[in-house]
Amino acid sequence: MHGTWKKMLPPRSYVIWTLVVFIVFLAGLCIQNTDRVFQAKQEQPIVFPDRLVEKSIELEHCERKLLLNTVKKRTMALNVLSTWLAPIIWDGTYDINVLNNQHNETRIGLFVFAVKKYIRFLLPFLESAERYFMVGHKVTYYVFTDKVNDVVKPKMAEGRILQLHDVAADQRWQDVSMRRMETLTVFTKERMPKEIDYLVCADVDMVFNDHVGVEILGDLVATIHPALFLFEPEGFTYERRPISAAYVPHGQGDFYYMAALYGGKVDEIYKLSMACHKGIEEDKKKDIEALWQEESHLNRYLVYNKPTKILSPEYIWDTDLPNGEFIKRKRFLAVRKNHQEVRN
Ligand code: 4YA
Ligand code: UDP
Ligand code: MN
Repeated sequence: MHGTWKKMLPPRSYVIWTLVVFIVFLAGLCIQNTDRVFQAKQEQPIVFPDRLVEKSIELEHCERKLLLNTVKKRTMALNVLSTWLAPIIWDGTYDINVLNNQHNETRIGLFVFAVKKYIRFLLPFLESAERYFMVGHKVTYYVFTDKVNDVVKPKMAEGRILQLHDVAADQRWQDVSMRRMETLTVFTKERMPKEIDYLVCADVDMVFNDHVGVEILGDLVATIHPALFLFEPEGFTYERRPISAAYVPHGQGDFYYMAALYGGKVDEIYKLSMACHKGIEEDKKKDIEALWQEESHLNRYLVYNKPTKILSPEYIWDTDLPNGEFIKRKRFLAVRKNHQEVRN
């Protein structure tokens, strides 16, 4: 019986080769998969709801229509202008050559915290920034970490500078996140005015995945939260307790912005960070903390100090999110992380 079985089995080399082919096939699948996840530009056109297209205007030199029917509706974020006429930056709404010429002397800072376990995100963040962030412009990275000596420097193009700064490692992740505002109040007052014109502030657990250039520069710039861009304002996750300095009353507020990417002129970020830092301190004295920490304070500030430019969710995306069919370019992507593990 045993002998018969053995004869029916294929030769050993055949089994090994089949296994090898299978493993290569699996590896191929995985590579294809990352390719799909990090695909830069979605090819199929964006289909807008009929109701929106019915009342809209075709703009010359702009691939997106001006929607006339979005005010105070949940589709406001799909437009190219806010109600106060701040541009909402989507693919096809700007001429990058004109803007690059305007900004040929502009100095840009990129501010980022990489504290405790988040140091692991820093190199991919910086390497992707070298590939996609303000390519061809003068860039200074302001990196704040508790592990200055562990930082691995990326290969950097000419005109780009890496500054490493020491920062305290707070125990709670919420405090690390909020300390960014305090740090900004110091640097935007003392050092940055001498070194840069515009500052961009970002989360480190992200990678640039497509062009992010001077089209994002403006006096005060914020990004629409990619999970809430089709929500009614009632559903925005503002801080709703009047006792908090981050309080936003119902009926107020235009967009819910995400603190993973915002920026502006250095003096504007000085004012913004002062207001948010003060709010955080006031809350601490009352022994409370806003629902989404500094993001709540940022949102409150932006209700009363409207951004002059708004970035669409093309500028912060997470591949796990719904409604991706509205997002042609996924320019700045959240890196998947085990929240519990990295925050401990
Ligand atoms: C962050 O988002 C991350 O913690 C999440 O891992 C994710 O990257 C998200 O950003 C985009 O209401 C597919 C995940 C769906 C999560 C949607 C909700 C959270 O929204 C909050 C405000 C804060 O902005 C959080 O930072 C954000 O979560
Ligand atoms: N951060 C850090 N170390 C920490 C916690 C937070 O450096 O232990 C910084 C880091 O830049 C991070 C940002 O604070 O990207 C915001 O925190 P997180 O990304 O965890 O918030 P989420 O985007 O998940 O809401
Ligand atoms: Mn993050």
